[in-house]
Amino acid sequence: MRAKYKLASTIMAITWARFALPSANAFATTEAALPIIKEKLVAPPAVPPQITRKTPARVVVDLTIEEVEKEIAPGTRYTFWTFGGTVPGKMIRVREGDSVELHLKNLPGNKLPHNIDLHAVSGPGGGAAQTLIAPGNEAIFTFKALASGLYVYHCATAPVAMHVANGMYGMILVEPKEGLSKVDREYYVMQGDFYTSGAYRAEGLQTFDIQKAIDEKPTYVVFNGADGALTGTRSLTANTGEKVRLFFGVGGPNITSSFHVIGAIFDKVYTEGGTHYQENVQTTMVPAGGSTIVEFVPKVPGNLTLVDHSLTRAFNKGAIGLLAVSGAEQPDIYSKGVIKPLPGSLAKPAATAAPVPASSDTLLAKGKAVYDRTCVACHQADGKGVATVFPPLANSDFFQQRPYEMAHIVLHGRSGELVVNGQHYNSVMPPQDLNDEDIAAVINYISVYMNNGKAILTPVQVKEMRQVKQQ
Ligand code: HEC
Ligand SMILES: [Cu+2]
Repeated sequence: MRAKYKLASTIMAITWARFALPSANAFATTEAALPIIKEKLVAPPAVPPQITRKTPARVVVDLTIEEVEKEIAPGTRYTFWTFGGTVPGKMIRVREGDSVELHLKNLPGNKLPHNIDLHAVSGPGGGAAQTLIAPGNEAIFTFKALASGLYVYHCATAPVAMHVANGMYGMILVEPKEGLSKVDREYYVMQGDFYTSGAYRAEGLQTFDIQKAIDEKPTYVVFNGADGALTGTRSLTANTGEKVRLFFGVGGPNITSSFHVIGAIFDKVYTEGGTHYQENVQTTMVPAGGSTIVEFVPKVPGNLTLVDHSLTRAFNKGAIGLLAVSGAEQPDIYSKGVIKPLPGSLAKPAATAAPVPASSDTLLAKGKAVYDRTCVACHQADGKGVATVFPPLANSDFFQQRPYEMAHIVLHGRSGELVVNGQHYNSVMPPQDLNDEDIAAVINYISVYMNNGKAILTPVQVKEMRQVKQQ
């Protein structure tokens, strides 16, 4: 069946013919004469290359609707409905004035009818009526990209909010005739809210919870369709001094984003994905079904963190991503800082810890995941803690003396006088609401990767310790 579609739309015929000639009925002739270009779609966060063409074309876009089950969080699965197999759907990139010939296919193995409404279309429904198809069909819809900008597209099949909530959105960039300025890196990121039957990070296959959706109480608010889609080995990357452009959109269906990159100032923000830009912006508001283009230059090495600055979404629902920046330190722009005890206080400077290597073992990877979402807020990403405030877990003599008993602290909390590596602490650690497996995993992770120790705890042992409350 694929071969047949190809006949109609293949080969970038080079018919640069008559539209250059002056003509009274220029519109009709140019339409016929437009060169045909087949759009090469790529998976997010990648984007198709910048357009260098100076003349219009007929751009053929093959977009396939795929219903796929994959991870929404480590160990948590969800059935996504997608444009092109990814959330967000593959980004389409055309030039202002192009004719876009969209071939939408609903795979025979899918269960539901779907369609597409592109916000770049001028006309009722944005193409929704022309493209509504049952599984096993192809719809062809052509429209003219009249206005430049970054536009959301989404499925508009009833119930629309459910189709969008399951991941059916993406973006189409219509470059202005003169093109976009040259940059070193471009990335494609979309935020979406997801409503699952189970709690955040509950394991196994989750189903869509319509009541949570109606109440606008998402279980997940994530970038690019999954908790962790843009962290760890999947982090975005750049070098210091490079110009970075992010095409950022919100699929929704409901939640507006306060989009912010921790540690960067946007040089330019093309507000709402439109023509004009604002300069020197910290946080930009992006509505559901809307977009923004931001540009900035990372100045110093380290991780810049993409967040929805409505912060419980970032820290408790997944709306977090990383841009890992490499390059030389610039102490005049960003110093190392100095911490010293106040005169008369007992505190001594914190001990330093070795950097934490990435884990490949799955159990320890789980421990790292628990650490990164729970302990990191106080004990810091590298486990060094904060001098006089939060004790270190990395190279902690207190931990190393009785690693097994540290599970009690996680289970029941701890307060009062405490000495770690000769430094005094007197504070409160609240009990952590974690299951037995998570506690065993995080203690083993801290033992192995932060204290050169061994994995020492099983979930069954934690279960037993739950019964015994001890200081
Ligand atoms: C809200 C802040 C906070 C969070 C979150 C937190 N801790 Fe703590 N933790 C503390 C404080 C404060 C102390 C010191 C308590 C005292 O003074 O008695 C502490 C002490 C400890 C200690 C004993 C001292 C040491 O440094 O060896 C361990 C072990 C520990 N925490 C592990 C964890 C683990 C594991 C997690 C994540 C599952 C975690 N903590 C999450 C604040 C926190
Ligand atoms: Cu749909």
